[in-house]
Amino acid sequence: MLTLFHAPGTCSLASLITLNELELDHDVHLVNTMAGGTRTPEFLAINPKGRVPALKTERGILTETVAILLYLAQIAPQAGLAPLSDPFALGDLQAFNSYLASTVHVAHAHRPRGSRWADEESSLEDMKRRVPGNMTECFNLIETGMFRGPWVMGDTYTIADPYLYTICTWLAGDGVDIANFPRVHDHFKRMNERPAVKKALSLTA
Ligand SMILES: N[C@@H](CCC(=O)N[C@@H](CS)C(=O)NCC(=O)O)C(=O)O
Repeated sequence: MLTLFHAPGTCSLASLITLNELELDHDVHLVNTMAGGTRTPEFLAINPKGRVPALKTERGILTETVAILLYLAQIAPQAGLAPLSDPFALGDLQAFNSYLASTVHVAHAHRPRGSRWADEESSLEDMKRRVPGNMTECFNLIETGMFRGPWVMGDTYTIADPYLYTICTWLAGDGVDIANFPRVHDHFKRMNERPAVKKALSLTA
């Protein structure tokens, strides 16, 4: 049995959507990040990094969205959520998801999580002011150069789709209108209609 440590509204949504898409038997352990749920001794024993998502498997615990998504695609290969037998195509997919993890997610985190990088109130405010511009820059690149359509990697729905969708759910709060990116916006609306997404969003803290 798989157990996902998930906090609604966070990047762990991508893993939850993927578990739902694959119809894999799983439990969800809700973590309240706002109430310090990632800092408790019990949670730090699960993930010493103090972050969601974490996925408990029969073999041990996996962390990091990029790793969890690929693991899920690998244990249910018949669903075809990643091109597992094509090294270039898989590298290409991982390049997209790695960009989301290492650049776009981090650009967003400067608004709610600036205290990871600075203490002074003026520094925190300065970082927050940069978020709409930085997220716009990232999404311009995705819209015009990275997103293939109709799904992120082209004709086939992959593990890049729930991850892009998850980050899109943060755009309004970051002061960015998703309508500025018509192809990404269309993807977001189609993702909202998927039963796996609706089911994932129905879980609240
Ligand atoms: N690189 C990690 C980032 C994980 C991460 O930053 N998770 C955030 C939610 S989006 C979190 O757990 N924040 C709670 C905290 O910092 O206490 C991944 O992609 O999984």
